[in-house]
Amino acid sequence: MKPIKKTFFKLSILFFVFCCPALAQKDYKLWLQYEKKTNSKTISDYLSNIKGIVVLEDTETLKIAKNELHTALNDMLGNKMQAGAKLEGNNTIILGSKLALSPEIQKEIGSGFDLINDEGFIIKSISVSNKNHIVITGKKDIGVLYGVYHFLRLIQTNKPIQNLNIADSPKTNIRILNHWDNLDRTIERGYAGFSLWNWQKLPGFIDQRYVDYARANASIGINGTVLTNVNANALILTPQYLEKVEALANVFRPYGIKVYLTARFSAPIEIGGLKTADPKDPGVVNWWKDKAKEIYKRIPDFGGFLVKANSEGQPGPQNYGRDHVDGANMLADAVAPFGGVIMWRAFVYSEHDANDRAKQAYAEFVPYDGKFKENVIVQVKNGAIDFQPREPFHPMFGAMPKTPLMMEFQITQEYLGFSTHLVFLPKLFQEVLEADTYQKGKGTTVAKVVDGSYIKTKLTGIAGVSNIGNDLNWTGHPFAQANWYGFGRLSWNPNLDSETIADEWLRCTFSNDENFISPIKKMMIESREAVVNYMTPLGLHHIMDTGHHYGPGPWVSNLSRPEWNPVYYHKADKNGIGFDRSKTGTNATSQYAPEVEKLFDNVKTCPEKDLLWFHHLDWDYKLKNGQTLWDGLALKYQEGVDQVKNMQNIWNKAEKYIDNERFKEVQMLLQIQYKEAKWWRDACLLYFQQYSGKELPVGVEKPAQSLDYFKSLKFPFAPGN
Ligand code: GCV
Repeated sequence: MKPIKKTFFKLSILFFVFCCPALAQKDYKLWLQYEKKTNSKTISDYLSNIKGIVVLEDTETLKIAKNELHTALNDMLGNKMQAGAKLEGNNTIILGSKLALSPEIQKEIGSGFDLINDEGFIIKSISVSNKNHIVITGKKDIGVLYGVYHFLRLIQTNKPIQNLNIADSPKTNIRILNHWDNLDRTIERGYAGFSLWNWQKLPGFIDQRYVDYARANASIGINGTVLTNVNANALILTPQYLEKVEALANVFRPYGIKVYLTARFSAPIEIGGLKTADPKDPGVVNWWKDKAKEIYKRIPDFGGFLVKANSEGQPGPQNYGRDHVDGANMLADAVAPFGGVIMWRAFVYSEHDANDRAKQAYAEFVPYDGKFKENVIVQVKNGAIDFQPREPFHPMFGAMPKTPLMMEFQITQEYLGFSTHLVFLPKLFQEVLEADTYQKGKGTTVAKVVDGSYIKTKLTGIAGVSNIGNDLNWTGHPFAQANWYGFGRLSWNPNLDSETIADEWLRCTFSNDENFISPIKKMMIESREAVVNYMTPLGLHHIMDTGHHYGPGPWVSNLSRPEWNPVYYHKADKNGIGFDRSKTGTNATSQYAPEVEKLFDNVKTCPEKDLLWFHHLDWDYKLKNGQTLWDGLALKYQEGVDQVKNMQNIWNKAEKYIDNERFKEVQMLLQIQYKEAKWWRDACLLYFQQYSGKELPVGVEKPAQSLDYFKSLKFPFAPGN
């Protein structure tokens, strides 16, 4: 090597060794960047009068709150605040829960405490003895921590902080991540590396990531985590593993996060040495009671169990001629004395039931309405099939008025391009939450079912299948962090608007510059429709390739169970395409309230975005815009591709507003997304064209490869499978 080249080579290595880890921290810091404020004079001026932070109680949670506030204000505003200032004679920020407040301050808060629940917070600007204070309080210390994050978000997003008077509470009580993490650290449907939980080194080694994970979750109001995969391994319930779970619970506790585990229904046999797991067997009942006792002895605030039973080969009560109620209630009795909860999943479809898969969960569960114990909550996916780019809301929402139902969203993008595609999921989540079930008349939205304002239940909740792994940036794609963030914010308030969420996230994560915010926010909001268009437009669904669900596979027809094959879902033939779930077909529409049923059942009123979900239509069927179904479908695929091109153009203009590292990462990922959007378009159109027998309409690019080529693509090592 020539000397000059050698020096350059060495410098490059030095650059990567010393500069990259530092740069990578931006990705790692998520939405808690606390960038120095350069142009927000009002906030700085206002806060410069504040001399310090007064903390009224000595709890772990308040220590975290104080440190967060102190560091963040220093980082953002360069304030040299005293972290343990005295109240008298100073303008301060006061942190403390209700009972710790002086009578004078309590008086200033007035009836504020009536407006919040146990996890809620109040932020109020008050004046006592001629001094100005900002009080951040709650009924419990966790409310104070949530209040601190809210206050910091106001500053991060350049919102006014004068004359504050805010009272806010979470609208649901279980706001939880579901990790589909296996004990060997692989993650089912995980696309951001391996599991964070290093079971081998726990409990002795506490990775700083556990703390950072808890902090990130607390900052968006998440208060629970299920550590293990719903396709469960009973070993997690053995003393060897429970010791490790306990160590994690200890880290998460001061952040208000409870630990939950998945319970493998056959655990009494596998680790308990019993001959049966029959929920009515007294030996089994006692085994679970003892197991619960053992867990609560270690982890007094253990949240409870999440259970996938008699679904996709998992064991369950039906193996013993019992039903879901028997199974759930038996476990509920075991954890009830300790305040534990059972989250029983309704994701069931039977290999012996030839009926439309979309109808099966409703058919199986709705007759159980009112039969579950009061510490059971039934966890229902947002749609009746499986986390598709678009699904009509699950008909179970609203159909079980005597049973608490919790929402299950998928944050990891199993069917939406993994962590390679930029898709802003809060837009999808909002669409589902806003859907009107009509179960108690107009306005009975899914959000109202989930937050308990429709049926008054003690338990309410929203779960999100996590997209977090040990990648440096946590989620694989920098923009997938927005999906974690948005999930948390929506679980706190299911009525939040996805645009507000995108706005907040962008400001906290990247920049407050309007020239950056406005186009990038638009790009995020439109990204969801783009993925629907280039994967499954007009109500198509589940046409992803087999097993890994990466890329198109509408041709797959050779799997043992009919409903595992894409051909089952699109039903394309010479006469047309789509799944007839109307009265003339499987009558799945009858599972909705009459108003919704009517809407979906009639092809003329069915929203076109759901058309082929509910109807099988001729290729020449006329869409509302006058296009034939074939032309409309093809043009939607093209539109999806064009939308990704547009996302690329928008992103390319963002370079000057953000750091080079994240800019480049997103740029490369969008390039792949564009390539894959074209792959989706070409593969699907070539395949469906065999049936329609029609030319591609003007405006749709000609495929660059043959259908055989697309069919030949195999991905044996696709992640998450
Ligand atoms: C954890 C889909 C996924 C499975 C997942 C299952 C579930 O079928 O492909 O990986 O299993 O849903 O939600 O239980």
